[in-house]
Amino acid sequence: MDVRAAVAFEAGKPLSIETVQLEGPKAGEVLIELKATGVCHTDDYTLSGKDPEGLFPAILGHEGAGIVVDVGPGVTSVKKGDHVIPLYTPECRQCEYCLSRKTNLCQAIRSTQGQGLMPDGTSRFRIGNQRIHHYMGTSTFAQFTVLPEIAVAKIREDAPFEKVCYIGCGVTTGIGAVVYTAKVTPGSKVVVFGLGGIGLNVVQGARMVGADMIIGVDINPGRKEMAQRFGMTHFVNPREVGGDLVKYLVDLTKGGADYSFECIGDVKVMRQALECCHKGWGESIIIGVAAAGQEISTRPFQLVTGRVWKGSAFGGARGRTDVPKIVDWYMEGKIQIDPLITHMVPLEGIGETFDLMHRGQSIRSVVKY
Ligand code: NAD
Ligand code: AHE
Ligand code: ZN
Repeated sequence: MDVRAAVAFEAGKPLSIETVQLEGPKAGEVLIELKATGVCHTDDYTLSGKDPEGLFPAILGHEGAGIVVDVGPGVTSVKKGDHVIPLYTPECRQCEYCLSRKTNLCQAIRSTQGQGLMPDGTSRFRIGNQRIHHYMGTSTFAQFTVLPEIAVAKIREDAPFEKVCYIGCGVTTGIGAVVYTAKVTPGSKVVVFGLGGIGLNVVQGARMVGADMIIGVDINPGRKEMAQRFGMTHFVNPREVGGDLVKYLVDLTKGGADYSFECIGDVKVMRQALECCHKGWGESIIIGVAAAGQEISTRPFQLVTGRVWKGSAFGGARGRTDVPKIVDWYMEGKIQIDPLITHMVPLEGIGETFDLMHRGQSIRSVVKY
């Protein structure tokens, strides 16, 4: 079938709106009509050319929501008409990783996903004879996409697509890092570095679980108001701190953070995030994605004296199990999404959403199909 899509032909070049040919679902796969997709910083990272797994041409996008319009042979867990969120971290419930109960990083289709292909090693997107790669197994910058059934979460039908698409990455990543990865306890002191589309969800996750002190750190003073609305108790602009930011944060927390979260992708900030943690028990969670070649460093003494460095992908959430629950939290008013969606555009406006992100003017932009 012919599908309208935003195609990334080359690193560093704007996306191009094209008519692309999409093959239907094979065994174990589903065809989804996307109704909306968010634009995440990670899409921009891959488009920039810094992602070692970045392939071109490709259809980017990994924060979607839509409806199942066709299923391939053998599909049992979803049917035509179901409302779903595509999962870049699938949940097969059968691989060693899923069965371990120690991680959400299902590996059932990870190798082909990283090569921009479906599990059978082919791509379903092309323009004429030119193959177009899938991206993160989801390719949500297209009106329709094909996914393995293990990579879709079935959600309730009264949830608005243009809001809950954000649960496909940013909301789950931020709230999940608090709830599933760090397991932040009530009364904790939390420091959040980067108050963008991910960091603000860490802030609301920390409030939800009853943290006492939620310190937000960002160089953009424009983030302060929204972060306060989401539960931040103290704002710190590193550019206004005279001297050492780590010492400033340790003093502010009277000894260090119980938990810190890096939501930027800057390896220098990752070090600050670890080192502002409390001696003996403070845990720092890396969420930000740093480019190929970047490395983190600290004195091993920081770890010897009890600080813990961890990472979190997709908030540690098991997609098919946890994403429908997070949609319920939104529908029940336990978490907020609407104020974070600052811009809504048609597919033709997707280029503008990247400009807004670069200028720090948007929190989340959503493309509504
Ligand atoms: P964003 O651009 O919306 O937010 C980044 C924020 O960091 C901005 O508010 C910016 O002003 C602030 N910032 C930049 N440099 C800073 C500095 N030196 N000190 C303090 N603040 C600074 O990005 P986002 O969509 O929130 O994504 C954040 C990061 O998380 C990206 O690296 C993205 O790729 C990554 N990410 C990871 C996962 C995961 O599963 N681990 C999921 C989604 C996104
Ligand atoms: N290809 C990138 C990987 C970037 C990365 O870490 N991605 C996160 C999700 S970011 C969503 O916005 C993730 O889930 N990682 C686990 C995985 O298996 O990719 C690179 O830098 O190499
Ligand atoms: Zn993302």
